[in-house]
Amino acid sequence: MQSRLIQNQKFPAEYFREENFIKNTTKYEYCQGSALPHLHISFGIDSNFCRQLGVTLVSILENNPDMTFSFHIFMDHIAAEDEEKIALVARKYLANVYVYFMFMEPFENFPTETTEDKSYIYKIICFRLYMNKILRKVAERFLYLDADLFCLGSLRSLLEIDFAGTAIAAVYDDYGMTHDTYAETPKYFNAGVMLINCEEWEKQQVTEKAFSCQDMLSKECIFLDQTILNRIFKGNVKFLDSKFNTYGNTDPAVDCIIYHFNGRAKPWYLPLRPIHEQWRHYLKLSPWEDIVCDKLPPKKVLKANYHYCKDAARYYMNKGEVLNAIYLYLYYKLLKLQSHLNSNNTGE
Ligand SMILES: [Mn+2]
Repeated sequence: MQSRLIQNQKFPAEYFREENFIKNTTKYEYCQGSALPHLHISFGIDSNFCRQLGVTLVSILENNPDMTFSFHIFMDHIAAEDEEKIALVARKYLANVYVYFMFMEPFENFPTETTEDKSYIYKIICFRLYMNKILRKVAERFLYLDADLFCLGSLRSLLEIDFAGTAIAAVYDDYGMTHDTYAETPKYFNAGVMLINCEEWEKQQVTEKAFSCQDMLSKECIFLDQTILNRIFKGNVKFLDSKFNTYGNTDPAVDCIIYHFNGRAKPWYLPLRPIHEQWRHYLKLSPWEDIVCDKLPPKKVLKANYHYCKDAARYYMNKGEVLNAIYLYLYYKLLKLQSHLNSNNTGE
């Protein structure tokens, strides 16, 4: 029986035709005719996130020499130099890369955060709701990944995961379970890493259902399309070991395969822990190595998170980099003072 959402027929099958969503595609095909196991991996990123994407790609390729990959990158535009660097990665590691340039109009009514500059980025996240319409033509399964994560081990076992009739496999999300009241699900998953079963996703009309939900969520719902997906699946997903999506402020277990920086502390701002240094190791191996990221991040990033400067000062102190430590400690004091002055002003 079709759900009520589908019966609305707001989004008939023709709506999702490729030409309504994709402006054009560029292809870099360096992996042809290999006998090694092949995995399709997809991303939906903002053009400002190419460096992070590059680190994710390099970390996957460095840790999986016994596999081959096709990377499918959904964007709305890209700087020429970033596209060249992505092509360099494909050529160096003999991978396939497909860049799909998307129209933004079909995503206009998805929930969004209107503060700062985030609304645009969050609509791009919603590309993941559409990807299966394209990738089911070339794959039976694919791995969707956020680009704020990186790979530390073998992805080979993902080719063997038994979906047991479900449309996706993902990792349980404790924080979402307790905080995302809009999801109305008995068991909540994190949508940053999803292994997608193409045929079952299509059969369950997940894309159609997600598009039907796009304007029903409150603007205060901070989990956006992750809420929509959890609402649709109601816990009917294959749950994976947390080694495939380790996140939060914890150091990874030795067998961690994917580490996800889903909190506020990001390794491209300040290194706070050894895991952040590991991310930077892959940055140095990537064509984006010339971008120095040891400078202080823009003040606007740290304004609400000034205590990270103190953490970073401690981190540098432990490494014996005393000058960096002092610099960051003084910067912490300055931001703290500014923050207190600001809150006193708004209190009046
Ligand atoms: Mn993420």
